[in-house]
Amino acid sequence: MHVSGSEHAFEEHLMRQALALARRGEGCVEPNPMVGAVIASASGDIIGEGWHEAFGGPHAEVAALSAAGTAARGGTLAVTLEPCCHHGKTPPCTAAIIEAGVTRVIVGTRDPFPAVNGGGLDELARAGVEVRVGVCEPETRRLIAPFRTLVEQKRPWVIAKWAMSLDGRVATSVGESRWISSEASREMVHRLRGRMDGILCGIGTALADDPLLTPRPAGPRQPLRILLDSLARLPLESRLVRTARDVPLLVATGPAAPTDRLRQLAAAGCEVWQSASADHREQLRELLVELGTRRLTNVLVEGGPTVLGNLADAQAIDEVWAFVAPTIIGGARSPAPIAGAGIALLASAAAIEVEHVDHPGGDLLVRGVVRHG
Ligand code: AOF
Ligand code: ZN
Repeated sequence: MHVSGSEHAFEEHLMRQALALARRGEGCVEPNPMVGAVIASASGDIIGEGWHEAFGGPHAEVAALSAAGTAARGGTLAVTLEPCCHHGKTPPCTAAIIEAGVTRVIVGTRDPFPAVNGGGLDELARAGVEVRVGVCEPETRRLIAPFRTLVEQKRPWVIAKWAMSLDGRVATSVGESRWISSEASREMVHRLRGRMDGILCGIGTALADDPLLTPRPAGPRQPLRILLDSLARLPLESRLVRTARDVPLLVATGPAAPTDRLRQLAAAGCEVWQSASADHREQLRELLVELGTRRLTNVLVEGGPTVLGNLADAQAIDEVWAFVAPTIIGGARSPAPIAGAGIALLASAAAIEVEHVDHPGGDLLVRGVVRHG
């Protein structure tokens, strides 16, 4: 069938609606991807909407099909992700689509999940359904970027967050760092925390700030708190340890951590994880693999500069939330957000694709994804 330019524009319009629906599942569907779907009748009216609302729940297409009922016959389905063709927690969406008599399916992007990965598209085509793939591809790919990282790289999507002064300092020369950013910025961080699977920080930050690393108020998820602490120095009186029986805390240590400290932390309710490697970067890599095995999809890293530096050197930062407060701290010894080895040549600098710029409480917030060269 010949499809005119205006039909393509209509299909993109449908896909943008499906994208907006999909985002409603953020924080509720992980480790599944967010997915949204819209059904239009042959005359172009929207007759069904749906999204994947929660892990284990119905898939987006099935929700949209049940909203449309028999009117779906002869209609067009727009779905942000390739429909699944496997029996997971629910039956395959392809079967439901074919059964409903939908004649055209437009798809945002392929499902990288090995049990699907093109199989859903083939099955629809074999059943005589017209299929168009790659509609709003940049947006639909971005939507599932954390899911794709988990499936393909077997580690979580890593979001690095920091708050710095206009001159790029995260603490004063004597180490004071609370609070550089505005209250509105800190509220945004708490909302972000509430949809994470993990919140990670280094022992330096834990010793300096005694953080809780919990979302306040609580969000849709209860993130695992993760502390990078090679030598198991975390004090038993710290707020992290004192709350460990109520909110899970994983203390990631190395081979040089004293055994009695490991025992004390475990006795206080912490989960102790020990890397076999003495190298900090290798420990971090192993930890990310461990978190991927546990199917953590999104992990927020809140510093400090050593942890962020090691992650940056390992090219393991996927997304950045940089809060810039309109203040000047100065001082040759005042730290910057990212330490580590850094890069020697600007040509090898990671580029940030800026997605949002906001001004919470007078700060500047730059959010974007990291494009490694
Ligand atoms: C779709 N539509 O709305 C979603 C899909 O365990 P299950 O049954 O929930 O299946 C999860 C897998 O199905 C997930 O890994 C991904 O490949 C796909 N997600 N597929 O057709 C949806 N959420
Ligand atoms: Zn499905």
